Amino acid sequence: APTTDALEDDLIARNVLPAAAYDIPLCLQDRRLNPDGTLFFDHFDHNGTLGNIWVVNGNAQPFLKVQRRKYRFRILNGCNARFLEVKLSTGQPFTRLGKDSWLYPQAIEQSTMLLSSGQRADVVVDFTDAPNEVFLQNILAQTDGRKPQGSIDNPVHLDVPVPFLKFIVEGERQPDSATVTVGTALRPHHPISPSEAKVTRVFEFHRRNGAWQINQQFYNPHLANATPTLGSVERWICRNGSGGWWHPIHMHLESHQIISYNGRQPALHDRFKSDLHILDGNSEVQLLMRFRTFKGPYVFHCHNVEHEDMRMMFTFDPRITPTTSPQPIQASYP
Ligand SMILES: [Cu+2]
Repeated sequence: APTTDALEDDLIARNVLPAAAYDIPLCLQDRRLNPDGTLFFDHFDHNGTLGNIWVVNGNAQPFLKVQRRKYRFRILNGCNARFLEVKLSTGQPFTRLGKDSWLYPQAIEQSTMLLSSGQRADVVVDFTDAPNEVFLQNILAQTDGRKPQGSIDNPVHLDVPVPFLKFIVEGERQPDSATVTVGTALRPHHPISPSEAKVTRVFEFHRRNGAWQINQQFYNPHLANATPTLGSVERWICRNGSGGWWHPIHMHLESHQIISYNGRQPALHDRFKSDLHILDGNSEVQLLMRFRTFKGPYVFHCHNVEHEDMRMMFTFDPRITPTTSPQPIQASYP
């Protein structure tokens, strides 16, 4: 069962959010098979492997029988390298509850959702007035591991969407459906003030010798590239130095709060807590991160799995006392 706390338990107990029976994780993946049925993987494709078989929770051509009520879906892009833009075949928008591991302050509406490898969308879909068949689709065109076709502001959509999952909608309207709608209050958000950040670090993500680097360095498991002080806030500036590849950047340990994307306010769905943000071509994301809890070491990395494997990863290692960076990683765990 998903992890909850008192606040979320209360939302479920008051039937604001759907109960556990109507709360379903959906891991979306593209996979490719060898002629003998084993999983295909190209060890020499460092852009990232794409698949041509669409699976949800490991099943190809899946269906899910649902009642005429609201369901909560925890959608994960589990692909190695493929970006997904998910959409319902009816055009009905999603009521989005949160991003990655965190609820939003209030539910928002999104007609489609762009998700990189590793990103999660916590959504509610209302099947109360749905037709008997609804598909969860991917509409984004992508032909190699580098990036989707088009740009983030002007994506290329598939002529024929990929039907990832078929919902078979059955029965009469259920009277006890959850009450959440767009605007429903969820978890209060406490923004970190940019003035709290005393340290700024810049990380540039780029390609070198057919592999992947951050600040001209490959991943080194012995090196703490950044050593924030426990309890402090830092401003991290993440830049994609190229237009040819997109990098979804995943930070372990803590949430971060995106304060700007290419100098602008981020889109509503990116304004709260994240642990994974998309660096599309030549983009810059500024974020704030408060190191509240544990000493390190932890990592951050590109979540395109082949980029990560080919060393686009850094270690951050929160310390109790202020420490210059880089440092050897600390020897003992807390
Ligand atoms: Cu990458």
